[in-house]
Amino acid sequence: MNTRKSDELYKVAKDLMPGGVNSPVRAFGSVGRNPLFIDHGKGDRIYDVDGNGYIDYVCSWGPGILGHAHPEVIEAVVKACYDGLTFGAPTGKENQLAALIRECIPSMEMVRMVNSGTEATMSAIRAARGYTGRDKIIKFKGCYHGHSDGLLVQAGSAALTQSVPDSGGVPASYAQQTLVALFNDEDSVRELFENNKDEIAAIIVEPVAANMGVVLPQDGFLTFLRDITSDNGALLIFDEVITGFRLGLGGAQEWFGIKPDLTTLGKIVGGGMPMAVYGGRRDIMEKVAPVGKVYQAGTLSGNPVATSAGIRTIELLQSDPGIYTRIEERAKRLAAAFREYAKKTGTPLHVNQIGSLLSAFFTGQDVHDYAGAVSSDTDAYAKYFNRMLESGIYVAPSQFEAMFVSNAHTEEDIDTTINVILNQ
Ligand code: KE4
Repeated sequence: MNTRKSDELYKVAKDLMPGGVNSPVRAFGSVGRNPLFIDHGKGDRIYDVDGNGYIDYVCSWGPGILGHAHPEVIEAVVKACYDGLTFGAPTGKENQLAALIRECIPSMEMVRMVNSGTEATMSAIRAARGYTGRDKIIKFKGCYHGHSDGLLVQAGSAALTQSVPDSGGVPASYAQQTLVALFNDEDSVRELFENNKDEIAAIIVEPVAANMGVVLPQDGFLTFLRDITSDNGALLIFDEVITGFRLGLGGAQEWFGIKPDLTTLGKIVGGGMPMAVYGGRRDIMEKVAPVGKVYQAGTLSGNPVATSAGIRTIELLQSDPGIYTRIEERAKRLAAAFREYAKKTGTPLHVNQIGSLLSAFFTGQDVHDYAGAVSSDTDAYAKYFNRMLESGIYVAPSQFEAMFVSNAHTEEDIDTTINVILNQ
């Protein structure tokens, strides 16, 4: 596969930006090759600067549920651009998007728009602390909620004591307010509440974990989180940056029938533009400035271009709810192909799939928690990644990410992908 132009661009990029990228996962660090520089995308395909085309299952890590360069989304964005990119003043588009979000996700009675999932989760946590007057937060090992300081932590030596930073540049003091539990392990959550009585402001959780690969909540786990937070005067924050508008118009909370106190959205809600949202119970959101004392702001928050992309994307999803059934069916076909490949070749492989999200873990273990996910053979994954890429299939350059199916993935391209999976 000719990657000469990508390699040249990468060489220059490494001199200009850390690792030559603007987000670490793009550097292909765990798959042993230089990253590809993308020239353009259309539908379910992306094309690199050397002219190689790929069926794309990264979909920009989730936003691309309608495929690349959807004509109606592009039209909405271009029209908005001609009316002015940003004013730093309210526009009717923010009302329209906020109303659409509430229509699809009724628990989001009141919302605030921001520019990234990181901003959304950071702000939701601040709102939870402002509302409860408490400082501590529980997150789950292997769940990722963006790169705000307090969330870049790992469990301390004794998991029930203080967490420690999981990144350079994060003061130990920032980490101490974040407690780390284990996904699908109710006892690990109970113990933190028992050991930090009345100090916990909220739990933040990906209702379907997708940042350790896709790991589903076991039956009753989300109900347990709902109950233990309510029983202890803490809030439940669903980080639906990936699952929002992905699992359905109502996201994971509709899929599992759980009503969180706060929700964060990103990716699809902006239709591929820099847009994210946090929101939830009105009595909590009214603590946010300028109404309340929880300060949060943003120059480009809710800007007319990003809101136009989000509005059109959600309208298109609402106009054809059959999209969700179709992309789930396609994801199921891919999952079945991975399982058939594993059976045919004796490759240790565990597949998790829900809706249009799936992950193939190169492990013989069941993957229902962090330990299961990290038991995967990342070298085997890297070899798989390169086999797929050389065959024109672009999957996540990391074992611990999700595979995304979009409405643009045609049955023919799913068949092509299945053929590559079975004969890799
Ligand atoms: P951003 O700040 O990257 O917009 O969103 C952070 C975030 C928050 N919550 C969840 C559940 C997320 O998955 C993310 C970001 N997702 C990663 C991919 N798994 C973004 C890709 C990247 O970091 O380049």
